[in-house]
Amino acid sequence: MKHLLPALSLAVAFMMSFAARAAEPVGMDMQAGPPAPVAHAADALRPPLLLTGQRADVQDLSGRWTYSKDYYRTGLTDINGWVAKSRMQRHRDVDVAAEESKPGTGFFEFDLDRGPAMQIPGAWNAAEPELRWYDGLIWFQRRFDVAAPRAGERSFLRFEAVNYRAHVYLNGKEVGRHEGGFTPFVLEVTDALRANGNRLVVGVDSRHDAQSIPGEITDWDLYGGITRPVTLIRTPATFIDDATLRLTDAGRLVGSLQLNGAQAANAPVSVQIAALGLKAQATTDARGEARFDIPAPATLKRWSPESPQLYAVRFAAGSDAVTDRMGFRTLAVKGADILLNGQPITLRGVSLHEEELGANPARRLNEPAARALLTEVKQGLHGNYVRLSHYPHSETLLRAADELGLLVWSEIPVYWTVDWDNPAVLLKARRMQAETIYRDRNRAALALWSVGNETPVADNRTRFHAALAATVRALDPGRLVSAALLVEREGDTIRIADPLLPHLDVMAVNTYAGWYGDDRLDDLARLRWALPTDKPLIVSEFGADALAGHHDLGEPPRKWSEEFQAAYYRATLQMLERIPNLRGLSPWVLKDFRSPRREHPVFQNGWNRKGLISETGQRKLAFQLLADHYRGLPR
Ligand code: GCB
Repeated sequence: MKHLLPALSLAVAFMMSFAARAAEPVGMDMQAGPPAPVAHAADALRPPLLLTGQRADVQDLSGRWTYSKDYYRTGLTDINGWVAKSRMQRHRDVDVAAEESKPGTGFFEFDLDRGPAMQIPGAWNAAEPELRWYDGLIWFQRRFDVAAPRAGERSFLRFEAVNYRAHVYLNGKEVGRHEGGFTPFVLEVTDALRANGNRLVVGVDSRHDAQSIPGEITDWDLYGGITRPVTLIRTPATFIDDATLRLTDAGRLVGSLQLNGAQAANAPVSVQIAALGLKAQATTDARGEARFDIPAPATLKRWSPESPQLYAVRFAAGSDAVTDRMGFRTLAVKGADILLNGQPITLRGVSLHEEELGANPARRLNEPAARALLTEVKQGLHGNYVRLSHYPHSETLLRAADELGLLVWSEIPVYWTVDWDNPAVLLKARRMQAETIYRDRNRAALALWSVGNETPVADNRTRFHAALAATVRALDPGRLVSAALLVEREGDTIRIADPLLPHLDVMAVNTYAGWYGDDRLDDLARLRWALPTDKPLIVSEFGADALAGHHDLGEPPRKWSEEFQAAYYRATLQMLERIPNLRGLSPWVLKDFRSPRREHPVFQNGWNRKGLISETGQRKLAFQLLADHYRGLPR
């Protein structure tokens, strides 16, 4: 990563507080060999980004990639911790068949050129039955040619997501590593690339452990593999690494543009929105960053779910230009209200996992797949909101939410329990948070950053989340911070008293009374909610399992039936209506999803059945009930 200019994006106080605790990036080095020197901790959170949007020179590396399973991880390390044997090193730039035809004693125990192939992007779990529950290491290879580079040009590989660890080699050379299964990373390969027959090898390790995020146990399928697109991007020697623009309450368009390269300092740059007749110039500072602060034109139409207006925004600098489709709106909390463009809004939503419709999902959320899910929310449920749980979803889905008009809650997978006391784990979480903020902060749809889900209250956990909330505020002051909290139960009282509340703009809780626990549905009417009322509350989860097509006409209906699920929704919605500061709902969950925790042989078979639709899209009774509820709410 040559010429990578650091950007000063975090508040100074925040940098100071972390510089002492976590001066070195741990476990997430983006380069081979020793980690690059880190000027200060804030810079360590800022990877090269390569702002997405329309760019001139992007080569899609999707398609058939060959692979080699590595159950005993011999491609990384030999027995006894010895260096891996060269005959096992899948990353080598070697034509195995050609070598085998030569005389001599050498031999190989892999050959990626002749290996089986699978469609990338896509999780391996869906590719062959043997890999359905495989958790470990697989090596992938893609061969490709490139057009001859122009003088001074630079080349980058951009991975949108590799779950969970990636070891990346180009033509035998290690070009980088990454940890974290849901965020993009960019590696410079200018010097490693050749014109013909490039050999890109990625070791993908899906194993989670006590220090990973999430940890080892989740209520969803972890889906190993290269789950989102991989592209090769060519840029001029100095290029636009990042650019952003947002509307402030004062009616101004405020933003910045970050150049990366030898000519990044003191360079003229511009932003243009042709449809509004707007063009502004600025000059970068010594660090390559330029700032914009322009009055918003009177003709600007604000983005909202009802009118998801997007504009082509063109950022230009020297010979580089990127056009992003962006919407502009304001967002705030006032008392117990969430204000969108100054008006109170109620979030009518549902939670979503990143899993496409179909009997054998591969976490392949391409545009049609993303639209199919979001259309169920927007049109089917009359929704204006989705909770993307429990990790950052694909950029494609975020862009579809922008287009369709659905506000978004985005979360990093600090789920149940992670290693709260380990500064390296906190740094990982902050990096994940930063990577997703940098990726998505130009999406008008994105409203709330959640710093975790259902983590058990304890001092070390609260400190961890508070640090994440501070990261969010420093990097993206224009959005709201929340977390899906656990509730406390005392007799008939459900209490929200989490010490994290002061760090959040919006309270959110998951509640399952009537499904988990001993309450009968009739009992829900008796439950009282004790909670602070000076902030908006979102009920981020409630739900009950039902197998689509399984009916019980008894009174009351038994669990697992569509009738029970519908009755549960009716009782829960009635209970929640009594909460004065309730401003949003995202019941659990839109679609049945794969979960290794769910093994009832009649009703589950590896699926969490709390979907309002089945895995293949069949609507259950509760779907219409929620749709009617949302349609009846005041707009
Ligand atoms: C929860 C979790 C979610 C689970 C859900 C369930 O509270 O946040 O990840 O899938 O409950 O179905 O139990």
